[in-house]
Amino acid sequence: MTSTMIRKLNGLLRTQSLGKVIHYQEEMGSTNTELIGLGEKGASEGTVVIADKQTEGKGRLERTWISPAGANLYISILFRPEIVATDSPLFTFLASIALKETIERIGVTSTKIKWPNDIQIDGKKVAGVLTEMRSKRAMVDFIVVGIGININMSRDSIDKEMGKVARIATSIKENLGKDIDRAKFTADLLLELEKWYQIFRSKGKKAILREWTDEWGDLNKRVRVNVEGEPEFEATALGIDDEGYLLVKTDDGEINKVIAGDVSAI
Ligand code: BT5
Repeated sequence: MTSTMIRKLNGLLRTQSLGKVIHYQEEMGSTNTELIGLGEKGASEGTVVIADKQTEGKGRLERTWISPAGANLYISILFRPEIVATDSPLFTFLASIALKETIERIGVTSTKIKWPNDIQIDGKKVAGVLTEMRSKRAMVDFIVVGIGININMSRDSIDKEMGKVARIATSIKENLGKDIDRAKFTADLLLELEKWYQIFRSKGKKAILREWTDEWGDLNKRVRVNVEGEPEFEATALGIDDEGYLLVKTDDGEINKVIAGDVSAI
């Protein structure tokens, strides 16, 4: 996003609170890290940070989010829900639902949600969500939802910029064969996020978990489960529990809970 696009975004925004305050810089280490700093200084709910390029884009578990300039969206949004800290993973699900709907609305038909935080197109990753939280005792102080989406990268630039990640990554442009208006996409995404946040506030976490499960691509599929430091195994994906952990059934009938790791359909 350029500063011109941010002005356009301001004009297009139809939300009540998300994105009313936008902090933009062409280049940042990580929009999540920046927004956590603002949250610690008392930034209000709905505050958004956007960068056109990240030099230290973060994934989960100390991984890197490759964040070149000029084509994609790197955005973080601050929430201050009055919920217990253990419910914060719900915001990853809420964001995944909003992302999938926004990507489908511009014409991509083959999107899929992969547990816990990926959006894929034709089996390749187009977007990821990183939810970070600060708590006060057992309650959430604030939550930062960070979203990275490959929007207008061509296959050539994915191959050039992403090294060995290139073969598991894709962009909206690669699927649609044309450039997308990033300001419009961002305005639509924020509106969709706000909608799902309101659903969460009025109907509670069950409504989000149910919708996520409906949209999830791997229900009852055979999956390979990779948890760091443990042997890989195959199982059947059953669903998520109230805390957002993945439940899988191994071949000897045992139900396992996957807390952090990678789970891919076979
Ligand atoms: C994620 O982590 O998918 C969360 C990514 C969140 C990025 C946003 S950008 C705005 C905000 N600010 C931040 O600093 N972060 C958030 P994880 O599930 O751990 O996936 C990371 C893995 O995805 C890497 O190890 C690569 O294999 C792959 N990957 C890295 N960059 C990618 C990209 N641009 N497109 C597709 N795959 C990528």
